[in-house]
Amino acid sequence: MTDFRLDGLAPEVAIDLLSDMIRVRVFEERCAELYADAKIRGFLHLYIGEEAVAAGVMNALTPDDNVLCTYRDHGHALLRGVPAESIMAEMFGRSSGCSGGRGGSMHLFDADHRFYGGNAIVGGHLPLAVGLALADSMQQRAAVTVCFFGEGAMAEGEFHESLNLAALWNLPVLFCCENNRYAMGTSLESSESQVDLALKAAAYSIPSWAVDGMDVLDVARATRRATQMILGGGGPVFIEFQTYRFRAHSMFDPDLYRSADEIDRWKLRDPITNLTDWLVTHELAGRSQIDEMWEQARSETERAVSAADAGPLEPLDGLFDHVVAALGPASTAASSATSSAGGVS
Ligand SMILES: Cc1ncc(C[n+]2csc(CCOP(=O)(O)OP(=O)(O)O)c2C)c(N)n1
Repeated sequence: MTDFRLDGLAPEVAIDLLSDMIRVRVFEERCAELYADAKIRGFLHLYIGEEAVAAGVMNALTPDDNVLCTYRDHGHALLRGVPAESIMAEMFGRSSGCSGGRGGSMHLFDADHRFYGGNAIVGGHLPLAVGLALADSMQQRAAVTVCFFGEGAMAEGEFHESLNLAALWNLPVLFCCENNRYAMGTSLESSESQVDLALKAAAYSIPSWAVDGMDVLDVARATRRATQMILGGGGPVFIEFQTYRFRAHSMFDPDLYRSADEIDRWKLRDPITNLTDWLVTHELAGRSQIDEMWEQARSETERAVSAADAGPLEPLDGLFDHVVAALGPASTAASSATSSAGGVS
């Protein structure tokens, strides 16, 4: 049982956080079913078990902030305000999806919500986060760029380059490491000589600390503290959120590298069940109020499924859109060369 404390947070915030986590859980449980029904195809990485991280962090942000994350992105998009309909339509490959049906599960994107993906290359979005923060800094725009990534990304060169430049240029970035202990089938201990992740980030003179990622209240408090530091001009902050995914890495993963016992032990720390019990025990919420949250989340998800199902497929003549550059007058020579070679225009 997690030892929750309000400690500066209003009870309503705790209730909102529970509702946020439930929305993500319900949406993703449904995604797993839709994958089995071949409605969602391609890759699908579920965030089930890790919901407290996205919920707690997003709760502390404003619409002005920028958010980037990995391919395990459905919950982040949903809690950032991207409509469930456009997320589901994207996963169904419909042109009504938030990336026009072109990206699928791993590439959700919605600039209107300052949600810059959904990035499939491990560590590849850290430099993008630094670039967004650099732009904000140069334009004197008060905003934080929040970049979620797995601990697997900390073995990539981009991690080190990004933290170095963010610190050197005093950029407003919050680096959120979602440490679920495994990068696909590779455990942290078997791949890294230094498993104290905050220590690694501290090597770049970045304030860094670890937080219990199964305790959504701790996550929200830590994020508030970090964004205050960043907006106060303190430069980047790194937080390691210690969490666990209850499902396999993706729908293709037979999950043979960890024991059933280990998974069961972590499930006892389920961020939703634990916060539910705590709120009820402390009479901050009633069971029927919480049942209603589940009901609303189911309705939201089913509305999204119906809308996605009814969404248009991309027209065949758009097959090469965004793939081959449109040819303008300046490229006439190249155009005639391409056409005479039988290329696509
Ligand atoms: C540069 C790169 N190398 C390898 C892969 C293949 N790959 C996809 S997910 C993954 C594991 C990443 O683990 P982690 O960063 O801890 O995030 P998690 O999946 O646990 O959320 C790998 C190696 C990739 N997408 N990009």
